[in-house]
Amino acid sequence: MIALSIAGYDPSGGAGILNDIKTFQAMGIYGTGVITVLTAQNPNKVEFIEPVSTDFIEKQLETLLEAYPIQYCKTGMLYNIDNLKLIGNQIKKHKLTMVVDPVMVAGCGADLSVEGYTNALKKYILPNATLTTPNVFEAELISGQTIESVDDAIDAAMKIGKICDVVITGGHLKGSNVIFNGTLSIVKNELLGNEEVHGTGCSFSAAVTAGLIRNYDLKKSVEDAAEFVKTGVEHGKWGTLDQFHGKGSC
Ligand code: PXL
Repeated sequence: MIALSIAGYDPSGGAGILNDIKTFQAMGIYGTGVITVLTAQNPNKVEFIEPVSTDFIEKQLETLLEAYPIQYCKTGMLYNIDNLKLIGNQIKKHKLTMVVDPVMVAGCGADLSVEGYTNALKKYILPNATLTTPNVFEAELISGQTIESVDDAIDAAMKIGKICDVVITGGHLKGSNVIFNGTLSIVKNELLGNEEVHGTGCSFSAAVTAGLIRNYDLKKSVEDAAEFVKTGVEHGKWGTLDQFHGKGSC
C-alpha cells in the first residue's frame, strides 16, 4: 500500500512532508512525497519560505506517477495560487483520490499561505478532494463563519460538506472531531493539556489517509487517527510526535 504526500518541507521533521511520511510509515503504508515549498524553521519561528517552481513540482509528480501505482494523496502546505491550480489539475488528470489538510497558518501565527489562498483553495482544490481536515481556524476561513462551539462546527461542516467530505478536527473543540460526509457524526477524543503540539494536524490528516487507503470507512479512519495522534503526543510513540515536539511557540 502506497501513499503520496504533496506538502512543504519543515526541516525540524515536526510538521510537513517529513511528518506525513513518518505517519504513513508508522501506519504500515509506504510513503512518497512531492515537495511544494521549502521552509527554514525551528520550534520557535518560521524564518524563511521558498516555494518550489510549479514546473519542478509537476516534474516530481509526473516522474513519480510514471513508476508507482499511487491512488491516494494527501496535501499539506501548498502555499501559493499557482501551486493550487497546478495540483488541482494534476489530481484531475491522474484521477487521484485526495485528502486535503488546508494548511494556512502555523500554530505560532506565521503565515504559511499567500493572500487569496482560501478562495483559490475552494476553487481549484476542494472540488477535486474526497476529504478535507481543517482545524477550527481553517474551517472558519473556508466556511466564512465563526466557530465557537460544536454546534457552530456542525453548521460549518455542513457548509464545507457541499464541496467535499469534511472532518473539523477537535483540538479546539474540546476533543470533538466533527465529521460530515452526507451524514453527521462526532468522534470524541481525550485532549492532553491545552498546549498546541506542532505537527498534530499533519499527523492526523496523514493517519486518516492511511485508514482510507486500507479501505476503512471515514468514521473508523478518524477514530484510529485520533488515537494515533493522542498516543504519539502522550508517549512520544511512533517516532512521529515525540519529545522534541511542542517545546517551542511555533
Ligand atoms: O503544521 C502546519 C505545517 C505544515 N507544513 C509545513 C509547516 C507547518 C507548520 O509550521 O511548516 C511545511
